[in-house]
Amino acid sequence: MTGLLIFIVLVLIGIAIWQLTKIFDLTQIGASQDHGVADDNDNKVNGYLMFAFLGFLYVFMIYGLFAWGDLALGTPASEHGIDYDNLMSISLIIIFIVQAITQVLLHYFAFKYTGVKGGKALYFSDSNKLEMIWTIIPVVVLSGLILYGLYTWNNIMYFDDEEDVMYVEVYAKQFGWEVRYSGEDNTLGKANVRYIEGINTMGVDLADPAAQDDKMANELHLPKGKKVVFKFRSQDVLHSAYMPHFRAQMNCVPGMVTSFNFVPTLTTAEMRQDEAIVAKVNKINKIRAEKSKELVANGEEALAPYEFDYLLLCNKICGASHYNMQLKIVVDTPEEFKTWLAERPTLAAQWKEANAPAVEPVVAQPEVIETVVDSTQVLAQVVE
Ligand SMILES: [Cu+2]
Repeated sequence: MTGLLIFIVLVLIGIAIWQLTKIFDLTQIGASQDHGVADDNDNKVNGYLMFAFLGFLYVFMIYGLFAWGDLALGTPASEHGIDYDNLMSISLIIIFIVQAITQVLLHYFAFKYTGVKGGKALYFSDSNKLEMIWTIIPVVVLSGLILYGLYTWNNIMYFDDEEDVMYVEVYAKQFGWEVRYSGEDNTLGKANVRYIEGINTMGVDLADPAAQDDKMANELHLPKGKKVVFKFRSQDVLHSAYMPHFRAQMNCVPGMVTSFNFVPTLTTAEMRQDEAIVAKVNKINKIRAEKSKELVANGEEALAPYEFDYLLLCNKICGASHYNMQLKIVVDTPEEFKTWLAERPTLAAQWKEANAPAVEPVVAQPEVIETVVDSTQVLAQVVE
C-alpha cells in the first residue's frame, strides 16, 4: 500500500514538473528569435571543444599506460602464454593505429567543417572507390586477425592421444573450487551431482573402477613442464575458471564437462623471482605497511606481508560471494609434485575410513538399564 502511494506521489510530481516546464517555455516565446538554433559562435566553440576532447583522450591514454601499465599480466607462466600475448599485442597495436588515425580525422573534421552561416555542404550520393576502401581494408585485417587467432587456439587446444598428459578435474560450486587428480591410471572416474554424499563432495561414482585411485585436493598443484588437461564441471550455476598467469580461462557449465590444457613453465618459486612480480609484491607490501600503521594506531592487528601465489579465480558473476571464489595454484618441480600427490589419500580410502561401521558395543546398554534397576544385577548381566 505504501509503495502504491509513493508511486502515485512520484507520478504527480512528474506531471507537475512537466507542466512547469511547459509554462516556462510559453513565457520564452518572443524573447529570442532563434532560440535553440546554434549560431556561428556556438559552432566554433564546439569545434574547439572537439579538439580539446581529442587531446584529453590521448593525454589520459598515455598517462594510463604509465600509471597503471604495471598492473598488466606480466610474464606468462605457460607454454602457450607467449603465443597468446603475441596475439594480444598484435591486436592492440592494430587497434591503436586504427583508432589514432580515425579519431584524429573525426575530431579534426568536426573542427574544420564547423557550421558557417550560408555554408554549403559538398554532396555526392555514393562513391564506389570509398566503399571499396572501407570494406576491403577491414576485411583483410580482420580475416588476418581471426585466422591467426584460430591457429593459436587450435595450437593450444590440440594434443595427440599419444602425448604424455595429466588429467585434472576442477569442480566449481557456489562459492569455491575443488580439485580431483586422476591417480595412477590417469583416468578420472565417473562423477555426477547425484553421488554427492558426506565427504564425497565432488559427486564421484565410487563404484567406478577408474575412480578408486582418484584423489581430491583443496589446492591445485601442477608439475612444471607437463601438459595438464583440465576437465571442468560445475555443481550449480555457470562459473568460469580463470588462471590469468597461465593465460587460461574456461567456463564451468552445470551438466557438461568443458576442457582446457596447458603446460606450466615456471614454478611458484621461480615466478616469485620474476622482476615484475617482485616489483608488484613490493608495491602491495608498501600499501599494506601504510595500512598496518593505521590499524596499529587503532589498536588492531597489523596486516601480514603479501607473498605471490598463482591463483584460480571465478570470472563469471555467479552470486553474492563470487568475488571471494578463488583457489591457490602451486606449480612444483616434477619431484615435489610427485611427493605431494603421493602423500594424499585416495578418495576411496577416505570414504572407507569415514564410513567404516562403528566398533560393536560389548553390551546393549539401553536395554539393560530399562529392564534392570539394581546395580549389582546390571554388573551380573555385563559379566554374562
Ligand atoms: Cu563462480
